[in-house]
Amino acid sequence: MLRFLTAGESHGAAVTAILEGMPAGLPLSAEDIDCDLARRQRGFGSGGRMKIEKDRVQILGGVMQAETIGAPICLQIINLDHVKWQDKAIPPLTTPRPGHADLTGAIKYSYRDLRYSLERASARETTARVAAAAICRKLLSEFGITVGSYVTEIGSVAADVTSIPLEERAARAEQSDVRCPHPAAAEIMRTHIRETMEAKDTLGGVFEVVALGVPPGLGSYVHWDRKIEGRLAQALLSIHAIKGAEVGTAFENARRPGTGVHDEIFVEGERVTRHTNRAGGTEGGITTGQPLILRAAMKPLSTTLNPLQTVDLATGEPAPTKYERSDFCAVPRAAVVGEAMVAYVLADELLRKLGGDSLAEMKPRFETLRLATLDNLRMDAHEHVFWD
Ligand code: EPS
Repeated sequence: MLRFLTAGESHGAAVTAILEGMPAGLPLSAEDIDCDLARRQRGFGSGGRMKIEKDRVQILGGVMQAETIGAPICLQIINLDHVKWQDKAIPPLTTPRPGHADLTGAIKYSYRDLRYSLERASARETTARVAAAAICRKLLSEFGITVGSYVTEIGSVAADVTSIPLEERAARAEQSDVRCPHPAAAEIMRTHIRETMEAKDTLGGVFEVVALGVPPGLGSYVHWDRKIEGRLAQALLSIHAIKGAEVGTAFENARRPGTGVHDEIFVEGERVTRHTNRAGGTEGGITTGQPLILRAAMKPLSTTLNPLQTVDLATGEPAPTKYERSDFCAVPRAAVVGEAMVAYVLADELLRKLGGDSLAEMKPRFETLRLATLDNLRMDAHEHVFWD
């Protein structure tokens, strides 16, 4: 239903996105997008580039009189750093960084300079994703669906956020430059990042993305590629440096017997409800209507001030990696990108569920969605012959 394509290189003129499939009639201004672009830029552990860029979107198509018109939406964000690279001869990069796309990209595309890999593989591309997904988030907000994130681990420092209500974690994380809702843990994380910077190294970590207000019934178990867990994991794993994704407490669940895992079903008045959410808001590839809880693991960035062993592909000789400006820890910022990718998948699934070319068509259909109530779920009491 929805799709988007990004284009642009990290130090080229701009990064761009085209978002297709957004219904007409959604109020949209550049400010709606810029606030998420600014959130993506904040975070302790960034390198010098974030002091240069002040990401602002230009909406080049698909919006008239501050409303979407149903046409592809064209977005552009200028790379302010570009002017420094323009018309400048740049020495080739010939020492691939372990962990980066330098080597795999060069093998695949027959490059003779690793800069081609570096430019497009750069996480600068996530600016365009966040811009496109800010529109998805705006659509979701029309239906009371919100998507937030927070960091739970930086390197070896973990925050126990279980005592903080789920609904408050993302808002509290917004106040923290490491995007951690637990102030004491955030302080230790900051120290850990600072010490790692001094040690000329990089850090990864773990963040969680939580979506609230998600209706039951998004996704499907009937086709492998429409299972919501699969779509969300793909979306998260598509983010630069993300190497692991988890739905609910999946890995912890794997260590327990079934009776200690599955979220038992109760009736409260008319509502069919649960007291736990270990499944993370999905069952059988479909949203349950409980909060969607996803976790992503980010590896440490592969541009390290202390060199790693590699090979100089110009000479064929062993060589250390060369350092060029980069970030030391991007986990707080990656969490915002995680929100964006989750918002995109949810907006796509909501559109699939509701259909419609305009927001006005979608709104009444949303009101008719079946909820987990006894009234909606009354089953037959008699036998059927299914196959004769
Ligand atoms: C990145 C390297 C750094 C990051 C960049 C991603 O850029 P530079 O090489 O210009 O210092 O700052 O991320 C962004 C520019 C951004 O907007 O997030 C990399 O190699 O992936």
